[in-house]
Amino acid sequence: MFYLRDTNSATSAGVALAFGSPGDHPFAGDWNGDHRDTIGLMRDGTVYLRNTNTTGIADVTFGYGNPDDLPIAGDWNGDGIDGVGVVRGASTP
Ligand SMILES: [Ca+2]
Ligand SMILES: [Ca+2]
Repeated sequence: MFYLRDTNSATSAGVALAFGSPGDHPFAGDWNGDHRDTIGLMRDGTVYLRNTNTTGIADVTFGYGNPDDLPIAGDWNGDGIDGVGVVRGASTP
């Protein structure tokens, strides 16, 4: 489950949505350039991205990285669309 808040406070109402499975590596970004960050996850070298913060299947799926990589997102080239990256060799708690 993802739990999202619109403000960084304990009193804000949140949104809960189902996406992914236990053990997936979650992350977020603006995958389509509409200025809204949405959820994504990486599982065993496959990236799954949603373009809305709603329950459902991935809008975009592609292979990237290795099973032990941790995903990150950012607008690496300044075109307004977040791309995916990975951190390899990072320790996880
Ligand atoms: Ca977006
Ligand atoms: Ca970009």
